[in-house]
Amino acid sequence: MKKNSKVSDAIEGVKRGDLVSVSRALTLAADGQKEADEILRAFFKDLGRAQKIGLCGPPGVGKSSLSSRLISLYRKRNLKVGMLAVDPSSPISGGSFLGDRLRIQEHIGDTGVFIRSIASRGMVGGLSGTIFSQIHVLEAYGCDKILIETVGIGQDEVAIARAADTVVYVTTPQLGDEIQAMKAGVMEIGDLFVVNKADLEGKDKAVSDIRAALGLGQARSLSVQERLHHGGLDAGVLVETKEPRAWEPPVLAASARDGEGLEPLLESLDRHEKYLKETSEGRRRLKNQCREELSLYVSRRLYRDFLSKVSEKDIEDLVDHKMNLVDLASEILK
Ligand SMILES: Nc1nc2c(ncn2[C@@H]2O[C@H](COP(=O)(O)OP(=O)(O)OP(=O)(O)O)[C@@H](O)[C@H]2O)c(=O)[nH]1
Ligand SMILES: [Mg+2]
Repeated sequence: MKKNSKVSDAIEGVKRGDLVSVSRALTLAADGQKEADEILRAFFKDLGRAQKIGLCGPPGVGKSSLSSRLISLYRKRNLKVGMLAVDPSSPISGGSFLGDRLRIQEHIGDTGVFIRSIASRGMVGGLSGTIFSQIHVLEAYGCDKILIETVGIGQDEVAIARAADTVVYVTTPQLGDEIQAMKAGVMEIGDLFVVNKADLEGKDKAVSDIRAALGLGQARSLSVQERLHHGGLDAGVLVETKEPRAWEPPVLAASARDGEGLEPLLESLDRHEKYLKETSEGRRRLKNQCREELSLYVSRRLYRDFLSKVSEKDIEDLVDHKMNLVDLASEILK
């Protein structure tokens, strides 16, 4: 098969470190068509090169502002940064996209930073089906850090955990009730919690509420084994048993506005990266990412390749009950 020269130019360009080619490759990757396969084939090998940092949390808590601050700090260390922002075109946070663009403007013109918005339409469970390919493009470009911003509403928060290595959950002191009601799913996926807008009233309470919700700062209860060791399971009191956590999620206060608390955030992100590298958790997450990417790819591919095989006659047959839907589907899948 003759290679599409537009695609191979983009691929070569990305390898050379050409920003325009990165932009082209991302667009090709995002549309999920045949060209996207070539991109993925070329860049899949770059999987795992960058630390992928997911930022999630309710609308307007300052995820973009924090990202912009982080990008500046990483740039000071001479690290290359990519950012994928899920275009918050949802009614809830409508209009903030322009805000995002304003906040990232300071990085325009810096070839060490690449920022791209992803439309949230066509997302499977909150993740764009092609987000993984886009991540590989940024990894191939040589990004050391890739920030992925999603607006955390319902499933989306959980979905980001399937693409990121490190998940930062952002909230603010104003969202006290929200913290109280934080769902178990959110508490589980957060590797780091940031109470942003710490310049506002109530940051200490927000931090301690999150810590309490996480069960941090409480004396660890003894396991059954330990209690046996310490003189038996007396009095029939069932103490809740808990394994020690290998990674205790730090709960930090920060202000993206004033530039406070950002170094500790950066330091925690580094520590988490190191933790993933030094334990089996890093490989476990990469495996989960591959599983997710494969499954998204297969559904996309099935849709693309096989739906085109359905003829008008097939549909007529369905309507006229000449064919059973299950049988037709099985035939197509064959
Ligand atoms: N007081 C205060 N305001 C902040 C801080 N960080 C961000 N903001 C403001 O909060 C608003 C939302 O900030 P964004 O960075 O767009 O928040 P976001 O979470 O990316 O918003 P969405 O993408 O719409 O969900 C903006 O008006 C910011 O200026 C902070 O640390 N303190
Ligand atoms: Mg934003």
